[in-house]
This record gives sequence, C-alpha cells and structure tokens, in this order.
Amino acid sequence: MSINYRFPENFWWGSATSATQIEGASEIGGKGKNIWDHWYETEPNRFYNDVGPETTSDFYHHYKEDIQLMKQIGHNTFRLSISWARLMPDGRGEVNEEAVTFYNNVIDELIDNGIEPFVNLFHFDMPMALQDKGGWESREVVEAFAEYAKEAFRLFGDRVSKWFTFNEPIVPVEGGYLYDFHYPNVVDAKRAAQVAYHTAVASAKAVEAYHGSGQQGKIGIILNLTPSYPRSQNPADLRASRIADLFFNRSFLDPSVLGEYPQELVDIITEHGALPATHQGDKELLKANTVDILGVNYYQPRRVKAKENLPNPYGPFLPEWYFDHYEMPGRRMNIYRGWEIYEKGIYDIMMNLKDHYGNIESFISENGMGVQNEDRFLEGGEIQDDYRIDFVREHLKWLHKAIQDGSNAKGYHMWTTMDNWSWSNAYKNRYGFISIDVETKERTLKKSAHWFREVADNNGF
Ligand code: BGP
Repeated sequence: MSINYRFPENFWWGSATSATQIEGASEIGGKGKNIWDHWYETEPNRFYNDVGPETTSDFYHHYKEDIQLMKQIGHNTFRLSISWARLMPDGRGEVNEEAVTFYNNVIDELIDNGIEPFVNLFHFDMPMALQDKGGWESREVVEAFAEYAKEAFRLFGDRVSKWFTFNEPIVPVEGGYLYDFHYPNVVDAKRAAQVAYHTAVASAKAVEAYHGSGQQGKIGIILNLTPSYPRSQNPADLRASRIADLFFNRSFLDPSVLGEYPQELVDIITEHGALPATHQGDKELLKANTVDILGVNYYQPRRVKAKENLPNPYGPFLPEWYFDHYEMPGRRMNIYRGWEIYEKGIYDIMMNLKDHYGNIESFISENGMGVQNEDRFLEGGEIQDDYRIDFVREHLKWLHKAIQDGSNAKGYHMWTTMDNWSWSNAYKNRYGFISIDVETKERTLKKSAHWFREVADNNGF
C-alpha cells in the first residue's frame, strides 16, 4: 500500500475517554457522588431516555478486555481521566484505597500492553461534596483541586508522564453557569466568570505542583478550540468573530499558554460588572505556570456574524450580546449530531498555535463523529461506519498539512474508544471505535477500528 500521508515518527495514535462516561460503578468501589450522580437523582428527565451515569460500558470491570481491544486498534497512547470523587470521596482529605488499586491496575495494564497512559484530572465531574461548598465559585475548591492533583502525581506519577489538568474547562462554565446544560444550571455571567477564573487558577496551581514535584513528565490542558469564522470581512462581522473567539477560545488558551488574559476580554467583562474576585499573587501564579503541552479537541467551527438586533438591555448579559450565530449556505453537516463538518478547522487551529502561541507542543486530543441509531449500519455483525472513516481521514489530511507547514502536533486521539454515556445525551449518539451493547456489555469492533489499526501500523495512509 502506498502511503500518501506519512506522519512523523512516534506519532501518538489513540483515543480518549473520561471516567464518568465509561467507568460505571458510580455507587461502588467507595466512590463519592459527583454532580452527575446528583443531577440524575434529582432530575432524571434531563437525560436522554432517562439514562444516568450508572449505565455505562462498565470499564471498571472490563478494563482488561478493553485494553486488549485498544491494542487491536493499534493504540500506542490512550487518555483516561481520574474520577476525583472516586479517588477522594469527599473531594478533600481521605484517599479511597479501592480507587488507588483500580487506577494502578489500569495504568499498569496499559503499560504492559505498550500503550502510554495520558491522564486527565478533571472531565466535567465535580465531587458533590465540593459542589455543596460552591464548586468552582469557591476558592476553597481551588485549593482542594491543587491537593487532589498533588495526590494523583504522588500516587501515579512514577508511571504516568503525560498529565492534563482539565478537559474543555469552558464547557462547565457554559453548561453550568450560562446555558443550562450542566448542573448547577445557573444562568449568570458574573458567576460564570468567577468559575472560569477559578478553573484557570486551579490549573496553574496543578502545573506549579507538578513542576515542583521533581517528576520528569509533562503537564498540559485540553481545550476545545472552536475557530470563530466571520460571515464576511465587514468590520462588524470581524468584530463579532473576534469577540466570540475571546469568550470561547482565548478565555482559557491565553492564560494556559501565555500566562495572561487578553485585555479586550477583561475590558468587556469589566464593562458588564462581571469581573471575578481575585487573590493577591494570582497574576504571578498564572504567568509562572503555563502548560508544557496542549491537547486540542475539535469537532466543529463556530460561524458568527454581527448582531441583527440590539440585545435586550433588561435581559441577562451573555456572550451573545456581541454576535449572532451564522448558518453558512452550503455548509456540510453531521446531520445526526447537528454539527457542521469543516475539516480545515484543524489546520487553522494549528496555524494559530504556531503563529500566536509559540508553536507549543500539541496534539489532537478529541475529534470524532457522533451518530444516532448507529445499529442501522450493522452488517455481518459489524457496524459499517464508513462515514466515520471518511471523517477521520479528511481531518487527518489537514493535520498532516499543518505538520508539513510547521505545526508542532504530535498525535491524534479519536473521541472515543468505546460508545459511552455522553452526559445529558446519554447513549443517544455513538462515537466509539468499539460498539457496546448497553444491556449485555458486549463489545464489538466497528469497521473504523480496523481501518485505524492500519493507519497506526503504517503511521499514515
Ligand atoms: C466533548 C467532550 C466529551 C464528549 C463529546 C461528545 O466536548 O469532551 O466528553 O461528550 O464532546 O459530546 P456529545 O454527546 O454532546 O455529542
């Protein structure tokens, strides 16, 4: 087979998961409750088909089998997250020994099978005990996170050398404090700004702790970078896209990589009286503790245009005061998920990192295609997900071009290893290389898994 797109040596081929979405066992193994357990208990109707976080692929009990499957899919790397509430049921203080055993087993099993574990500390899953104290609105929780991070480095850092502080930290801000799709379902820009700020400070504290630990690996953050494309080059459209970019990308990208907030974002937040409370020394902390590596999650672009109408001055302030969403004529869609498919977005992100963020070492940490009712494509006992193969191939071409043009991208991780419980969408959309029968927990590789194996083996296609 001739290879048209060859990737650099030692390229990371793998996939990503998160604890709450795959572990199951939310009530056993000594785990404390997190916000998802709590929200599901109180409002099960907010979840697709009323399915909650207890119903997953049960990685907790099937991790050995799953790691064998990862091997079959050609993985040399794999991202998991630690469930904070499993490791520290009260969020602070006592460590749950059963959790330590579980994560040790998973890490060792991965390494024994030639798969390097990438470990993320926070994937949307605040321990309930800490949410009761105010969650990310509370400075106490920032300190608790730093303690938790230190504990994780101490327990697992002898074998894990790629750490991540947060996955998509803007999402709990949007979901929990602006647009009502995560607990605690608050709509309040000032509180959202506080949550975002505390998250950035917590991340910097974890980076500081890691760098001070004497361990030799790298620590980064995973951001969903969604390029903001303007409708036109009209200054009003350009301004709309610049401001959307400030809110949704640069709000974490700048403090994480450059160690400071963009002044224009600070000015906008100040104008609306939404500036968060800070502590003395925070500025220096952020400046001194930028990340070593950046994970980029990319699913879809954001297209925006200037506002059609003035915002309602009596309504709550939201980022949408500055832009309207724009539906580009002729756009291609993942009709199942309702997301635009625009592969070149990957290239644009990588060039932006190269030109404006010191070409920081990076990788695609999530990219993938959610499809509803995927068993329609079952044929000969296997899901024939050619649409997913096309999706990944086309994105990889643009990633390859970015690398040719000087991007410092080191790998590609698919979202996700196995079909999983996707927050309030539960099992609606399937993303995995591995299909899961939610009832029997039976696992079957999809066609894309075999394709990916070949790509990984050939280091290209
Ligand atoms: C990303 C998250 C994942 C996963 C994925 C698909 O933003 O990091 O955790 O949820 O999106 O999400 P959805 O189920 O909304 O299609």
